[in-house]
Parts: sequence; structure tokens; C-alpha cells
Amino acid sequence: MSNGAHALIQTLVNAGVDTCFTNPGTSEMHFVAALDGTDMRGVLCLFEGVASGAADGYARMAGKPAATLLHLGCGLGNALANLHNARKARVPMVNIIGDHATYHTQYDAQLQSDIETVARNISTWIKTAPETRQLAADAAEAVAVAKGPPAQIATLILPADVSWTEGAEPAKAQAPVQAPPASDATVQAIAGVIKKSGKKVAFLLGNRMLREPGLRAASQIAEKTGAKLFCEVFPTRLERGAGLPAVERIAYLAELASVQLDGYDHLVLVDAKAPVSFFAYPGKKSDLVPDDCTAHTLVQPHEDALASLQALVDAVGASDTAPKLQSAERPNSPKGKLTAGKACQAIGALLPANAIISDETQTSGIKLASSTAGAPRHDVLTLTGGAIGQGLPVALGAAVASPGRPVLALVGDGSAMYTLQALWTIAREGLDVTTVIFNNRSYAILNIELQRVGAEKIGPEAKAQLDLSEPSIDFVSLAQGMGVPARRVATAEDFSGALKNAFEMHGPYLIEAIVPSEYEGLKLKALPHMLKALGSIPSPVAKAIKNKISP
Ligand SMILES: Cc1ncc(C[n+]2csc(CCOP(=O)(O)OP(=O)(O)O)c2C)c(N)n1
Ligand SMILES: [Mg+2]
Repeated sequence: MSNGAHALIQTLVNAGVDTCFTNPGTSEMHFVAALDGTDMRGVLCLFEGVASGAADGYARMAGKPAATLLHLGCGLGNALANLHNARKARVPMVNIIGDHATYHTQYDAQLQSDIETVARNISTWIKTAPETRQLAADAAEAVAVAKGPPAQIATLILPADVSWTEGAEPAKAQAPVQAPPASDATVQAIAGVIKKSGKKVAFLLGNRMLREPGLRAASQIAEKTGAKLFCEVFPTRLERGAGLPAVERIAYLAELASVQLDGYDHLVLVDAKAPVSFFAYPGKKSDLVPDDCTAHTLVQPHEDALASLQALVDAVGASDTAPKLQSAERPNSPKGKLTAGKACQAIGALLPANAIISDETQTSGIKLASSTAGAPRHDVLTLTGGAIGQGLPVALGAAVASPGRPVLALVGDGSAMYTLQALWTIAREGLDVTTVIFNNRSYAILNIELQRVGAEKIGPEAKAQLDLSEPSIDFVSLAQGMGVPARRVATAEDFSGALKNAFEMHGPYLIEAIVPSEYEGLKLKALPHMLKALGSIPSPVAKAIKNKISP
């Protein structure tokens, strides 16, 4: 018998949850005290949004949940944006939210708030643990729910007295639930559609299908049937590079996505939702499936996506077909004044084998995919829910989950300032994370959006809301102030040199890349007109222009 906190931690460990990203307060002190002498690794984060983003990055790489330890409703609220990204990533996670002691809530003390209401935004399984004796069983259930299928975020609210009271015993892990494959009828129906001649078929692969086994199976089908392979716009974890099948990512800009999807009669969704525009724009469609195209869903989130896709491989007779693999190739080293495109080129030239890229580059990463396509195999983790401030925390969590693998965090200056505290934890844990801040001193993407939404007049007050140049942010000082060595560069040669050094040394390093915005002046003004024109020009020309704008 032990107190609730001890039994809770041991239960989590029994179920394989052995890493907890923490930002504790008084109500979590018994949990904190119980960490010693267990196999649970506590990783302190200095803002809750770092903890939740780190748990997301951890789950993407480890394929199992981490826990977060957060302080009441306000701590959970601070974590919300990255919990939202994690929910959209469909990763498993267990939140432990400390609460006031059960008998204290009646007093409406200073930190009293409605925790469950905050949690409802990101969890369907929410439980306030009612008593110590039951706590371990609740924790085992939370982990089982988080693991799924489907994987999700479970939130266990832990009143302080339930945590400190004696009389608890750890519970065993619940037996894993086997996900069923898609029904044979579904597989055969889709196989029938694909095999019918004269129709153009594309696949949209998402989530669990973007790892090697899913990619290989999809490529076998594509090679056998001539189908095109797309992947969703913001993948949770995409394995790519030399030796793996390549897939074309759906573009962020809806006009470009429409060009990509134009001309297909059937779109087969495999662990992905039908594509929609990121935002609505006056006079434009939200649903990106072309009007004369039929979407088919192969697999539901609770089903076994890989087994279903492999059944489809058999059903179309592609079991003996070899997948098409990306060949190894790297761009040359860039020269001259640094631009974001040249930085991407240098990354393609130098990326080490088995790297993990956390991509929150926004506009600066437009050339990233093409520059790294033939680089040694690597994983790319992206902004699944569109809530910025995710890149650094996800890199932190990915590094904790993947010792021995180099992590590269690529982050816009605006995005970096949301959760910059992640650098402190990266330094404290000695993680092998190289961070590149693309400092264009701007919310550049919003300058594009401002043009696109058709705003009538763009005055100085409007422009000022998107400008980060006064005062300019000194990322080198900020990084050094948190224990991360750093260097500022403004030429392509210096960028390559700094990146090479960072990859060669173990541990954290930050490169502040001074770059112009990718879209400025005339190019910025012309973009909305060009995007508008795409819908009314011949498809091959539109596709060529798309590849120029977003290669
Ligand atoms: C939580 C959240 N707040 C605000 C936004 C709106 N937003 C999207 S991109 C962006 C600016 C990104 O700037 P930066 O990281 O510098 O990239 P750049 O656009 O300059 O390439 C903002 C504020 C968002 N998506 N999520
Ligand atoms: Mg910027």
C-alpha cells in the first residue's frame, strides 16, 4: 500500500508511460515527491505549452504516450494550443492535471476553476479521480484510452487529497486492443474502382500511412495501377528521403491544392480526411475535392490502417509489384547572400542520416521538401493543428524519445517566440537538437494572407501588426541566455558552416538565419492574382506554375 501519487506513477510505468513533461505547482507536489525511486523520467518544462508540445513530439516518435503534469485549469489552459495540435496529430497522451483537495473546492480559492471545461476541447475521456483506492484503476484506464484505437488524449484530474492519501495499490496495464482491418466489402469496392480502366485515381495518405510500411504498400498500388500518391498537408510524421517511396504533399494554399487535385475521378482516402481549405475566403470553395471527383474512405480511425492498405494491395493484384523508391541525391552548397531558399538547399546538402526535422518554417520552408527529397532518410514532423508555437516543443519531445538521432528544429521567428522556453529544457537535458530560426523579422505568411483575403486598403497600422523588425529580436542572446550556444549568419557560406558544425557536435546549437521574406514587394502583390488565375488556365500549365510557387 502507498499513497495515491506513488500508485499512480507506478501504474503509468506499468503501462509503458515512463516519461512525464512537467510544470508543477502546489497541488502536484505529492506527484513530484513520488517521482524519486521510480522509473518515471520527469522533464521540467518552463511553460505548459512546451510540456504539451513535447509530449506530442515524444508520442510521434516513440509511438506510445508520454504524460504531462500540469497545474489546475490555468496550467491546462496554457497547454491548450499544443494539445490541440496533438489532438489533430491523433497521438496518444495522458494529461495528469493536479486539482485542489476535494474538500477545498467549496471555498472557491484563488486558483479554483473549471478544469473539465478546459479539457473538453482536447479530450473526450476526462475523469476527476474520486478516491485514492480507485486512482490506479483510473490511471490504467486513462493509458488504455490514450493508446486506443484510436490514439487520443486522455485527461485525468487529480485532486491533491486523492494524491496524498494512503491506501492505494498500483494497477497492471490493461490488455491492448487489436484494431480490426477495414471490412472486405470496403476493400473490394475500392479495388473495383481503382481497377476500372479509363479513370484517373489518386490516393491521399495520412497519419499512420506515412511511415515506411504504409508508403511501400501505397507505392506498390501506384506502380501497378498508375494511381497518384498525395499526402496530407500537415503530416504527423512523414518518413521520406533516399530509399523510401516519395509522396507529393498537398499544398497549404487552397488554390494550389486545387491544381494538384484537378483531373482525378476518384480520391482514395487512407487514414486521411477529405482535403479542405485551411480557411474560408470570400467567394472560394472550402471543400477541395473537385466537383466531379468521388472520395472513398478505406479506413476509419479505430481500424488497422496498414492491414487495410495491405489488403488493398492484394485486392488490386500488386503483391508482387515493387514499390518505386526515391534515389539518393543532394543539392549543391549555396553561395552568396542568405535567403530562406538557400538555407533549405544547404539543409538538403548537409542533412545527416536518420535526422528528425520538426518543421515550423511557415513561408521560409517553401523549398524545404524539394531540397531534401533525396537526402538520407529522415522523419518530418509538422504543424498538424495550425496553432503555432509547436516546432521547438515537438523537437524537444522527439529528441527525448529518440536518443542517438539528430533533431533539426526549423522555426520562423514569429513562431519561435511563442514557446522559446523549450530551448532551456533542450539545454538542461543535453539534447542533440539543432535549431534554425528563420529571422525574416515578420509574420510574413500573414502578409500573404492579408493580400489574399481581399482586404480593401492596407494601411500602416495593419502592416505594423505583422512586422517584427522594431526592435529586432536577438535570438543569439536569447538562446545563450538559456544555455544554448548560438550564432547569427547572413550568408549562405556561413549558414552551411554553422550547420555543419552543429551537426558534427552533440548537444544543442542555435543558428539565427537572417533572411528576407520569401514574398515581398511586387512578388507579394502579384501572388493573389496569380493564384486567382490558376483556376482558369489549362491544367498542365497550372500544375507547372504550382510547382514553381510551391515545389
Ligand atoms: C496559436 C496561433 N496564434 C496565431 C496564429 C496566426 N499565425 C499564423 S502564422 C503566424 C506568423 C508566423 O510567423 P513566422 O513564424 O515568423 O513565419 P513567417 O510567416 O515569417 O514565415 C501567425 C501569427 C496561429 N496560427 N496560431
Ligand atoms: Mg517570420
